[in-house]
Amino acid sequence: MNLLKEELKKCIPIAQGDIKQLIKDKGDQKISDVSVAQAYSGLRGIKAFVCDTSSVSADKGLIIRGMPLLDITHILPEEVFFLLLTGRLPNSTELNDLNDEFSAHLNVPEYVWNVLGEMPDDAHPMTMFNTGILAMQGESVFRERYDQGMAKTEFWEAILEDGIRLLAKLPALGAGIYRMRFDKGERIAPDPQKDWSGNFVHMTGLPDESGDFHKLMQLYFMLHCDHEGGNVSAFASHTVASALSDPYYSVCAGLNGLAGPLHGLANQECLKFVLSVRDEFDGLPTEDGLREYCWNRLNNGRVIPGYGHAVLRCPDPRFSAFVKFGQDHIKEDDVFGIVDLLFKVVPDVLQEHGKAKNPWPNVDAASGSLLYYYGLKEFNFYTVLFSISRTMGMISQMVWERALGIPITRPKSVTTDWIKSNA
Ligand code: HAX
Repeated sequence: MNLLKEELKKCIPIAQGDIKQLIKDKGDQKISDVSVAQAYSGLRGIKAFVCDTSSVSADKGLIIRGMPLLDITHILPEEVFFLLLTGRLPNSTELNDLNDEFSAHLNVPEYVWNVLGEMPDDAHPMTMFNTGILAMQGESVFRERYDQGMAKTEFWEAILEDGIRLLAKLPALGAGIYRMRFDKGERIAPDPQKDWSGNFVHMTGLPDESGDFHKLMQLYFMLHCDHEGGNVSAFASHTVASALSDPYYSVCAGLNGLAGPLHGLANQECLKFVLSVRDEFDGLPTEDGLREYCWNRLNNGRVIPGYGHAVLRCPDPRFSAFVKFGQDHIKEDDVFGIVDLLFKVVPDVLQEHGKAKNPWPNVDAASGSLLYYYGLKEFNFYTVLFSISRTMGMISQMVWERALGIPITRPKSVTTDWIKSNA
């Protein structure tokens, strides 16, 4: 019994009615204007579509279905998936039911490993991960039912079914790629008794006697789940899904965007930067030494990874949650110490530099130091972890877009000549 689906069957008609009425009452009201400067600046700040799973406020950061992130850092990734979709946390029966749904679909088909096994030894783990997802596209329930003439009203159910099956497999796909790509030996089979994060830790084969790595991964997978609808990965998957490409195609499109260094790949770039500081100073630098090191990087035309954001204008609460975990568990660690010191130094440096609109740390500034401490040292793998989690947000957004019958995405572009004559 899929209790999540049953709950959505109750929520969706209410939201459909509510939105129909809203469009009737306020359909002609404006919510945004677009200036010429905005047309040339990555659509920044233009309110042009709706995402109800979460919102990002400039001064508070991520709010999931009305709940500020720092109020819910204790919940499990499985719970946050239910929350993103339904607007409330599951009770224990609903959570167990969702875990049973995941447990029924844990195994990645063998042909996926064959495909990945043929890739070059130095393939980027994100390329392998996205190839793995795309290779499974033939499994799509949405595609199969669409081919059989499924009615529009049933689209969301097929997306949810694909989403659960795909999400169930992602820890195994990620952990299997980790072992394959970094020569860690045979793959380890998933254990249906373990939770999503625990299974991932188990399948990496990394030691976790204290259970703290498991706790970190629960936090990690929870914190990265969603970040409203306009970020590169969410928007890319939203656009591709609007063509009724199934969730395998659409998630893959989003994750290809997450693989960019200005987006999800910043977590690998950030730890690379932190380790370069450690190597340069043979441990923890002085504040003055670190300031000079940051200026050199900026003067060479490079960004400080893990700092800045297109929407946020405050320290990212996801960063704060990771720092709290670090202070509680690995306070004395040198690499974590550098992350802490960067937080003291970089905002002032960026403010003096005068370019970045937001000088504060984002989600990627601290996570790598924690993963590194627990033995996950291969930092070009880190964006795969981000991807496992962010798929929850992409799937949740897709379910609602199809439930609300949002049509194909097709904004209008204009030419520079048109702007010259019309603006
Ligand atoms: N270091 C140096 N310069 C920075 C900077 C940083 N951390 N952040 C912004 N700037 C610069 C921009 O490059 C831009 O310079 P130009 O005018 O020369 O082009 C200028 O400041 C204005 O940029 P902005 O308006 O403040 O920022 P954007 O909305 O254009 O970009 C980014 C937001 C996150 C891409 C940007 O802050 C950045 O490149 N940060 C470093 C990379 C990073 O940490 N990315 C992860 C972001 C979080 C995320 O999505 N994770 O997945």
